[in-house]
Amino acid sequence: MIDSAQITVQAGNGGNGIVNFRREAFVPRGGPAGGDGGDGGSIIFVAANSVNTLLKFQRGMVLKAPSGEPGGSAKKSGHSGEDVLVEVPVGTEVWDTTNSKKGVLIGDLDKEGDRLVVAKGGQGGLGNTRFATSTNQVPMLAEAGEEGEHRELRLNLKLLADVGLIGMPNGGKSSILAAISAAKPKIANYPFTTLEPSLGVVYFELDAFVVVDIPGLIEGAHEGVGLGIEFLKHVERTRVLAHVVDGAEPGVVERIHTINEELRQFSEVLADKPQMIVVNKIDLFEDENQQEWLDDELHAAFGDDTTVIFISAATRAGIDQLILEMRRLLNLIPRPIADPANGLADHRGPVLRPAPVDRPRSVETLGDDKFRIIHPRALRLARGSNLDDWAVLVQFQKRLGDLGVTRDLDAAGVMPGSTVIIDDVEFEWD
Ligand SMILES: Nc1nc2c(ncn2[C@@H]2O[C@H](COP(=O)(O)OP(=O)(O)OP(=O)(O)O)[C@@H](O)[C@H]2O)c(=O)[nH]1
Ligand SMILES: [Mg+2]
Repeated sequence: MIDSAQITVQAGNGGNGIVNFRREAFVPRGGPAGGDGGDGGSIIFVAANSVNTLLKFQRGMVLKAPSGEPGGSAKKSGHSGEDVLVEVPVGTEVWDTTNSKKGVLIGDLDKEGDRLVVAKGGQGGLGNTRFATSTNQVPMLAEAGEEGEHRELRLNLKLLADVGLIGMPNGGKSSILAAISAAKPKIANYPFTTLEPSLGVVYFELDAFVVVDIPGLIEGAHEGVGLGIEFLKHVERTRVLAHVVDGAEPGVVERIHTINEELRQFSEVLADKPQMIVVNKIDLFEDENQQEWLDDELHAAFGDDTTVIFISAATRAGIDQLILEMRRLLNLIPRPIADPANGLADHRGPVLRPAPVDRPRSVETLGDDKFRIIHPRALRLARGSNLDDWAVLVQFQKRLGDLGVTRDLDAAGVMPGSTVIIDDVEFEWD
């Protein structure tokens, strides 16, 4: 069963660097003093055991990180936008669907603490202070901030069950799953109706948890009698077991003992898992004191602290209380911490990043002796500087050399006199 969500992420833009000069009395223009823009915040997913569904990611949701602030005078850098950390359930797959419906898998957050930068914040632009050189004491260039990444994402989560329904065949496990979730398992009045585990999501207030229904267990299940053994593995990773028993049949306590013995034979993990007893089919009770004496009998056999709930999946009596109790028990038991055997010394996994894109082309040939510069860094420089000013343009062209753009222009066939376009500025190559 897969839970899925479609959202948009928008990282913060970098702040602009600025052109500024120190003011000194009687000096028309002091040294360069324009500060850098701050970096934009990134959006980072963190795998957390405290979240177990994708419920909070509503359709069409847009997650945004703040932008960096522009640089200031006196070489002051702008504040960076803070990264936005978003907790996602352990096991979440992240697909980038910006360019295709199917999408590209960019990360699999399968361990507690794994991190994935899903939208990287834009770098702050450099202020003119950074462009000062020994030969240029009056730098007129500054960079605009880089745009933050924008992505459409699809999140997929293979659900892990929180509660396992166990018990003898025909007790009403599947009926209960159907009563508390939207799942539609097969229900019938014969043993071994359920042949494979099925999962249901139980919504509770703003939270949700997942319940798994497995085939009925019988004596000898741990040795493979009936269908049991294979499916016990499915309940090994749950946090709570709900032991379902048909209360209208005689020998309730004995039947529970029998199944618990099977669990113990199968694994200690299962035997030690917190268990609540769910007595089903109370609508069939004939003796009006039956619930009372069964309750006493069960507490005497399994301890006063044992949670015992009486319900009828058929009439829904006690179903709300059952959900409340499941939630209450789950709250007492934290989600399992990732296994140290997986090499997780602390719970902060590696930072995964989307695969880097190829080095972008820097020049487009438009024909008619016209060329467009599309180099990202050069574009930011053009946006952050006043290229209408001839002196600035000279510095800009020199800077294009440092960025490797001049080489690409040469390779594209640019000659002195050719028209070069960048952003919305057009100039003659010199
Ligand atoms: N009267 C009554 N019948 C119930 C109740 N709950 C379940 N049943 C019936 O009991 C039978 C068995 O129910 P299931 O939900 O299939 O039981 P199960 O535990 O999933 O059985 P297996 O999958 O075979 O292990 C069905 O005929 C249900 O309609 C109940 O609360 N009252
Ligand atoms: Mg069933």
